[in-house]
Amino acid sequence: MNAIWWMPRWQDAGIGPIAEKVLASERLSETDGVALFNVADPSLVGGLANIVRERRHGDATWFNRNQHVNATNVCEASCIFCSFARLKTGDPGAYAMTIDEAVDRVRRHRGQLITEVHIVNGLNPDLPFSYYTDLLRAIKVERPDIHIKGFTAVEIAWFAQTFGRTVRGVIEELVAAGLDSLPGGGAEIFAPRARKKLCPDKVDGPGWLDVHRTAHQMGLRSNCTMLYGSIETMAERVDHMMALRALQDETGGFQTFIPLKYHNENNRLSRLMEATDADTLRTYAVSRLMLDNIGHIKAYWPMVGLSMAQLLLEYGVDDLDGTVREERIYHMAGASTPQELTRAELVALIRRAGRTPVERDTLYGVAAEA
Ligand code: V47
Repeated sequence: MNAIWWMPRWQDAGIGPIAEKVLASERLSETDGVALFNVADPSLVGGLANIVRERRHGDATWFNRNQHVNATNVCEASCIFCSFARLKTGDPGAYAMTIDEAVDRVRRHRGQLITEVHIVNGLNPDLPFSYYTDLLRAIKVERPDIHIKGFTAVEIAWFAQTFGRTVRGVIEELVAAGLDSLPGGGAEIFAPRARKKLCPDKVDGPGWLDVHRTAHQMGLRSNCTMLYGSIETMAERVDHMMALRALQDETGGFQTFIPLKYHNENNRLSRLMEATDADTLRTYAVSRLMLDNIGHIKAYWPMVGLSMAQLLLEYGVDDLDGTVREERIYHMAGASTPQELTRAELVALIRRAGRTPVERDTLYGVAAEA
């Protein structure tokens, strides 16, 4: 469907001028972002986002072969949306793997062409900093070729504070031990009103952004995220995107943006209903339209589900994560998706949605023809 078909519908919905800007590749304003969230029919926003997606990527849909390692869930932060963390060592369900147990997670997949390990942990006050550098070194001994994307900005800021180092110093030591890039977790919502309620004892928005700024200045690439569908307003979502866009203007270091839908089981926000599918469609589409300087918009299928991930390929998404072995954070929050997909299943999922799968490495080099 081309823009001539869509234009009267965009005009009826009150977003004609925004559509004109998108067609002319002009930057949208914060007010435009909020207006897009107020459009009742998500397909109108999706139609616009799809124009941008296809302009950038055509039908190509990127995916990679990765696995997750969550070495400890002991976490001294008490984020009310989190189902994964346990406050103290010894609490029911709390765990901390030995280095060998964590490396064994990687060793298990030795024969498989996994290109990335994604490491995210709790803020565990009982482990020394050397635990993390030893973990990185041991993984690289086991699989020297693998890309390690690890430690959210929240973890890095906490290491700096807890172990008396600068953020730059922490990143330098982690890189020397084998770290290759940073994941996008821990961003949640930057707006102080919502952040204070959601995660009062975690690094604040400017602190999160500063870790990524430092990493980018040091030549590392990273990802960025937004937790949506809990207590935040639409204006706070757009404010979050504006902050990421401003940092990307400065550094160019973000690779992909991943909206993360709040899951409501086994945590202190369980009274909330989860985001509707219409809200999810709109959120991804608005992300594609507002983040005009970030290359990719990624759907994390363990969280949104497989059929929604396919539909999102029409709503601005060009990137699907991944084979994702052993995901814990969402499954402890009630996600009913499988814990992993094979490469063949991912390729089939993308093809069935009418798009062209392209296997990538972590830095978006083409890994193989799918
Ligand atoms: O920061 C925690 C979120 C994030 C819940 O960089 C929850 O490629 C929903 O950041 N409901 C960690 N969300 C995961 C993450 C991530 C995932 C996939 C790819 C990448 C990447 C990064 O998970 C946390 C938080 O925002 N989270 N609990 C919950 N109940």
